[in-house]
Amino acid sequence: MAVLLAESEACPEEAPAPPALEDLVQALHHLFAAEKVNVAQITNINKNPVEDELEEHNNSGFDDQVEIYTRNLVDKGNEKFNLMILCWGEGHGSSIHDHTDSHCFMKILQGNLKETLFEWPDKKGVGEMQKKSERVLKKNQCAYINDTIGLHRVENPSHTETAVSLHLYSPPFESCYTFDQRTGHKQRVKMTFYSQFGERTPYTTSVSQENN
Ligand code: 2CO
Ligand code: FE2
Repeated sequence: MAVLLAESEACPEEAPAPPALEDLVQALHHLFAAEKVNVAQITNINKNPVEDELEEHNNSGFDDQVEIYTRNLVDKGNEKFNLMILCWGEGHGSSIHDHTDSHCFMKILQGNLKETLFEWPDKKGVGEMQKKSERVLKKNQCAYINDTIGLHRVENPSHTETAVSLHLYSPPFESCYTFDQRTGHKQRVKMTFYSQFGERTPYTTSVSQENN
């Protein structure tokens, strides 16, 4: 049992501060334990991974052998949400995609990401897709999207800098539609993780299929 010292007494070892990412996960579990959660409550949680953790992800989530951004699962949120870190190499981008009726929150942790919003194609799905807006999200900026807002493409516009983003999806989903910008044709694709809880996903299932 630890001996409790008076405030003035020197403490030989400072208790290490808990990692920030763990704080964030705890705060999210707390929020999602309630019956209802609103979008602002989630975007307002102001806890980021600390530099050391980011460094870790920079080392483990970037892979010169992989030509697409990597999806790295951090927490499964009691099946209520998925929290993940996406690592975007220079010039990496997603295809135009939906979010399978889920809420999508994205926060930039490092670098910049360009988000282009598109209208859903009409039922026939023929012809160039309609662009709604575009913006460049900078470090610490948050974005939110769901299928009623539209579809988006996310890309790292830099050819010299990588980017890292934190994503929360609720409820979690494992596949989405990707869209051809010229024709509006859609295709269902399975989404996979490059790593889960810090462990590289075995190769056979790790290739994020067509969302790029
Ligand atoms: N939705 C994409 C994915 O999970 C990333 S774009 O930001 O929502 O791979
Ligand atoms: Fe997305």
